[in-house]
Amino acid sequence: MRLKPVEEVDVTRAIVEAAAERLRDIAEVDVVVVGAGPSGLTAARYLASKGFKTVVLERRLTFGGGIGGGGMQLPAVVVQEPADALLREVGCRLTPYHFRRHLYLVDPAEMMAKLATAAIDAGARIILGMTVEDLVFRTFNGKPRVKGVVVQWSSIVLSGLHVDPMALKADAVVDCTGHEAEVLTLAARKMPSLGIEVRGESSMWASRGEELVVEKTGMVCPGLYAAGMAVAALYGLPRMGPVFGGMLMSGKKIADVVESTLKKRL
Ligand code: 48H
Repeated sequence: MRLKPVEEVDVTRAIVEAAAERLRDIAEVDVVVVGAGPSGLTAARYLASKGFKTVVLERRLTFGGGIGGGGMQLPAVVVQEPADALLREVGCRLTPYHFRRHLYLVDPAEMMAKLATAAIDAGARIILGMTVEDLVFRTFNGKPRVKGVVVQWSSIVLSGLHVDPMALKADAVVDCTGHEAEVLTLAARKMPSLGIEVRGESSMWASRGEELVVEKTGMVCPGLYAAGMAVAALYGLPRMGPVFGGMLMSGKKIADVVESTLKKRL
């Protein structure tokens, strides 16, 4: 079967029209999730399935964050019970580790693809190559509240050219940017009145780090939330190495926290 002919200009028009429509659509959303790693993709899936208009903004041209690197770039990732259930929900095939039956192995490429597919199928939109470089805020009774994000194409950021960014409006912004906690760090620097201090993660203690990341996942200030490794960076929690149960559970928890706080405001 022969491919049908393609006019270059039709391709151009089709892309520009579709992209304009998509960007117009995400200009105002319920939730912006920053970062498409394990915590961000999981948060987005649950938020979208709860009915929130959700967009994930990812700096790179791929999703998955730290999943793809596995542990020391070996193609296997470990999750522990009960987080295995979250991977089963999205159709990942898990193999129990014979020596410790509560640990499971999963293929990193499968995990990245299926977490992203599930988030998209739940209704979340993922925009690749977009960097969040600032926040939008307002004050209410003298106290700041985060109202959105300021975005720029990552290619522009990397070029070093001065090109003004644009803003997206959101009721909730979730920092899922991993080790650097980028959104929290810029909030701490630019809005000192928020009283945010990003302490930086501490050295490895896998079990404790996993437990505490989930426990401390939550709202940081009105409109701004944290999940995943960003939580460890914020509170100085131990790192855990290439075990991902805490990231998944943190993503699930933040969706519940956002739901309860946004509902309360209605
Ligand atoms: C847009 C951005 C920006 C920005 C960053 O690193 P991630 O995988 O984050 P988590 O928290 O979901 O998972 C952490 C896990 O992968 C990990 O590293 C673990 C468990 N480490 C333990 C240890 O001991 O080392 O994903 C974050 C994503 C990445 O894809 C970034 O590109 C993206 O966020 N990102 N996107 N705007 N300003 N900053």
